[in-house]
Amino acid sequence: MKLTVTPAKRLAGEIRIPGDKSISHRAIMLGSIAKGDTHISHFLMSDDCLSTIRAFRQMGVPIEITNPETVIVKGQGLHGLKAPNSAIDAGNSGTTARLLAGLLAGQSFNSIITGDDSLRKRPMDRVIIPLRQMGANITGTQDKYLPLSIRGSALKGINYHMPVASAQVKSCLILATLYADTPSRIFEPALSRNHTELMLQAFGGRLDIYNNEIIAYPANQLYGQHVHVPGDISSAAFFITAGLLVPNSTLVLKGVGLNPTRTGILDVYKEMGGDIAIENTSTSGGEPMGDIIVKTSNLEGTVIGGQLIPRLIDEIPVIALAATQAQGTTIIKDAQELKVKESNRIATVVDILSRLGADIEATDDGMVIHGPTPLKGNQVDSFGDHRLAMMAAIAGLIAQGETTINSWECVNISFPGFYDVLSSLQK
Ligand code: SPQ
Repeated sequence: MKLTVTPAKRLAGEIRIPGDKSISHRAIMLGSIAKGDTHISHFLMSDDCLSTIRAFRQMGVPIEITNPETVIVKGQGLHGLKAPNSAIDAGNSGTTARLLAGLLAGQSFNSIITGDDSLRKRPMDRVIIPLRQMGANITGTQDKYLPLSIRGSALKGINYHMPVASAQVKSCLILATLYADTPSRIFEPALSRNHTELMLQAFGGRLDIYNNEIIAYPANQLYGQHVHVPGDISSAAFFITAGLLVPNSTLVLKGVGLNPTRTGILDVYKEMGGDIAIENTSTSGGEPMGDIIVKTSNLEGTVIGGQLIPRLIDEIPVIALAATQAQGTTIIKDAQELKVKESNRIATVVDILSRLGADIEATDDGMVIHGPTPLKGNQVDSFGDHRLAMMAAIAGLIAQGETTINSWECVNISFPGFYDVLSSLQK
């Protein structure tokens, strides 16, 4: 399916941002292995989160969808999952595959995890290697890719220095350690999103956390909770960027998650001169949230790298778009991880923005963008990557003429209804 976008004169209005994808996955997972019911409100009903729901239903967990945003998980307890009678298909979702690998390694049954064409190309050795050190019996295609074949085994805790900052690897090891006989000590080179840590503690799990070091403990029992999922800042990112770039705009984005491990985009845009304010802040389950008010701004180029990268990794495509409109040069570095996402996001961002007329070049660990450059509509490919499809749609609002995006349907991975929301803001 193709989508054609035409320039917007002005954006205005107030929208509620759909639930956070990372938190929605984790609520299903922890709810499934807790004792008692977990009620999840403002759940993200997207293709990736549905992959996680299907996986746990396959393992005998009753999961009720009572309205499009409310889910009740009938927890089966730590040892209550049942052997799935066929391979678990994580679809396009790296989070589902990698977190499940940790959760399944210490079960008393065997399992297989697979995924779609894109996910079968993404590296799984980053979880295979430390899980084996814990005693897991796990094999992958070429020891690196899905499908993973897991024979449930007795696990022990490990000391592990993660080579890359990754919330999925960290979460995988924390979940595996729930089933181990000794604690694990996990070191991250930079702090990645900490939703697993916050939610596990709310469910009664034990963790000791010192900056970039975590001691994860085996568990006896977790307890079902009410989880309210904040709006996903990675989804809000497209509207924050649109509000900054489209002339004469003011947007109010309600109920957005503001966990500091995710708000790198706000820091960068403020540094670039963006007019962004936060109001109505609150906290739910340890997760801060609030409303974001964004107004059209003149931006300046900046340098993005180091410890900031994990705090905005999924927003880099749309930040690169903003940089094409900023005065001066923007350098994005230390972001090699972009190469192993749903697409190689260094190559694909550069491809799309170049086709639209941007002055952008790929580097080994990021990209360099010179601005401001007027964009011109063209045909672009989403490469089946939801974040690129939405970045291209926002580019279409400021490009001259028509921008057509091929394989548009991939937006359902994280933001079904994205285009309806965008259309509602065009004045
Ligand atoms: O789940 P998936 O496919 O890996 O999704 C992405 C995304 O853009 O939606 C990455 F491609 O987000 C990851 C994110 O990049 C979600 C995530 C999580 O929920 O733990 C963590 C990040 O990945 P990583 O590899 O740094 O752990």
